[in-house]
Amino acid sequence: MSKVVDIHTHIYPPSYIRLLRSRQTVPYIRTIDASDRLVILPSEDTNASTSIGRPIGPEYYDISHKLKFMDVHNIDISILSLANPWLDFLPSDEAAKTAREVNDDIDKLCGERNGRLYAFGALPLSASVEEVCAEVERLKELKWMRGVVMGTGGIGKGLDDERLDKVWGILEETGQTVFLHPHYGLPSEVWGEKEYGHVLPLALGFPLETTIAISRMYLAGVFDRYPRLQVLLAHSGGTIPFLAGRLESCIEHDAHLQKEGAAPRKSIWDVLKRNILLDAVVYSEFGVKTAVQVSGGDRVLFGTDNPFFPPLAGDDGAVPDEWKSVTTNVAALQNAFGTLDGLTEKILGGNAVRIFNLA
Ligand code: 5CU
Repeated sequence: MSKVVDIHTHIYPPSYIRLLRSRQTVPYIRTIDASDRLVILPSEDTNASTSIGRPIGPEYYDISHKLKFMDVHNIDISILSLANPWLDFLPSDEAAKTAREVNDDIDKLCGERNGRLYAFGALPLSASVEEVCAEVERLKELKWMRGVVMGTGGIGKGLDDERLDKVWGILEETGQTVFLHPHYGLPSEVWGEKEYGHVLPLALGFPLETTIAISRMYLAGVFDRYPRLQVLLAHSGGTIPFLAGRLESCIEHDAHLQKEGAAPRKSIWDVLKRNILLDAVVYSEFGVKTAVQVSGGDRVLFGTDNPFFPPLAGDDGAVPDEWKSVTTNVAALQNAFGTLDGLTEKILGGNAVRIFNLA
């Protein structure tokens, strides 16, 4: 039996928590009525009541909680990533130094749990491109780092921005995977005026943000120029597996793109099979089967999204140890594949051990 590896699991290390506590604007942590509230999404900053943001406890920053969570869910290894909004909001002149501090903090945490924890490093995307590249090169030398985590904004203009070419080049050259994760969602107007909590922005806004970001990267020819670049898409790629055919058809029927010779050379299906890795954080048998169909059973990887989506307290006030957000994804794999071709085992960990060279 291969190890179980969680490739989508977040942490706010101590240096980042201090930063959030020192801030007055989103993102920040504020103590209200003796309880800490984490405010990271712009839509959460709506009032000053106790309902602002979401409660934040040690499960967000104390590594012993992560390890307990791993034990409860039989997870052998986790590849940690700084949670959104990473370092995107920092003034340009503070970003590179903060990235080094946060990444060193996380690498140290990993080193103290020999072999159970690895990480994707955060990038100082508001700094100069040279500073971003320098951090990518530095991360390659940190023992427990296995790539980088990045939001969809890139260095301010999205992932089709040519100024990112140097960054893609160094990531490709150093063989580091980009874990692409959403944060910004869609404009709030699309959600209408009724109140459904975080459901629409998280269930639909996040995945659509990822879909648009990777589509723009593809349309800009990033994978033509960097054919070995590897991008791991959060939440099974949003809707790109489902909409890839439509993207392809729209490209083929766009007279302007065709006349200018500006269409990507590689097909989207080829990119999905060679450049894209998909996590299995999609909560359904249909979703995970689609992921395997488009990217291949060797390129889909188990994740939990911990510490987000914790179980709610039951009627008796007790909070279960086991997280439904995790067991749903494991059950989806088992129902979809059972023992077929060892797919469940590969997705639960075998693929991650191979791709990220985990001991
Ligand atoms: O619940 C949420 O807001 C989130 C988030 O911000 N980031 C994430 O990875 N998952 C859920």
